[in-house]
Amino acid sequence: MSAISLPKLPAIASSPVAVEVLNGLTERPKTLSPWLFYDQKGSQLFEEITELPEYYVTRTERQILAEHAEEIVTAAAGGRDLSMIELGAGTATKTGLLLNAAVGLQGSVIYYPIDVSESALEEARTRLEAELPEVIVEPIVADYTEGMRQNSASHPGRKLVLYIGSSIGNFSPADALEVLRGVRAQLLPGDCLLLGTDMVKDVDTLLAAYDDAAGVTARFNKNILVRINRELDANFNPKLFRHRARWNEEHKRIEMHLESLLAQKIALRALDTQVRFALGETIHTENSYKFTHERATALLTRAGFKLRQQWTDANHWFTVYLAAAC
Ligand code: AVJ
Repeated sequence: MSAISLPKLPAIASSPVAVEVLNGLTERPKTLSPWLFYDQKGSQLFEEITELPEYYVTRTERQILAEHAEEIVTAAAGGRDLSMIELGAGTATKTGLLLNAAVGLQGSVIYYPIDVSESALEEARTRLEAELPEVIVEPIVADYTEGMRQNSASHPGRKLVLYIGSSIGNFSPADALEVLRGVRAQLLPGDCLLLGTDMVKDVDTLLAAYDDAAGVTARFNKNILVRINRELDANFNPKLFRHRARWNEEHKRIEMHLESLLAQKIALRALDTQVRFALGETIHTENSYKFTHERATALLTRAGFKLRQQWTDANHWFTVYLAAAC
């Protein structure tokens, strides 16, 4: 039989971005996964978010770490040599506080930042090596689960895994449990996890943090459309979508959506497909779960950790938990 020539999609159609976009935009309601935010522009916009007056998250956690770094590192080391692994390290701007404390305690420290962004890891390495020459930086370009496996080479001392910034908040409770169980599986009893969680608080404070006056979060949200235009040859007009942040009381989470301001049809040329939007139809782009102390500790326990200590700020807006692998 002679070969039938089928019209072929470009190889890009099977890339992770293409698969995510095709699946997400054909679902109802339409969704896109938050990892799509973090192209170069999106990572830059996120750094801007962390400096906004309304976005209390980063500065609150940084203050907790600044105040308690020595105590955290001393407790995690338990008298042995400590190395640190950071999940989703990004540019690692808060980690210096902990690394500095480890250097004070033991003279030098090995630091394995894990991130999917090679450029962010390079920036982290360059900055840390200049600021803290006693830190040996060993970047791992991978997603967390894979990165943890690459690091599991036997090490004589204790490990401290940093999962800070409330990044865990992007996961549903079931997925968060899976992620932490995956981390636990790569640790030995006595190794530690430092988990940062953003707490439930008054709704006005939460909403302002995800819908700032300067519109940076709106640009961050819409950048996902700009990315799809570039990577999948699509024709979204970001001006024809509105940024929405809402509080979901039932699930205790902030949701971000992009709402279509009119009925429109979008071409995704690299996928040889079109997507229709009704007036007011939304794409759900992010969940940011907020925690209670009960939920955070239950999550740690069920994942195979024992809570050792916790630190919070005066308002109880953010909590940093130190837990040991059982
Ligand atoms: C990086 C997931 C912790 O949920 O606060 C900030 C991302 N989205 N503003 C968060 C985010 C909109 C952020 N995390």
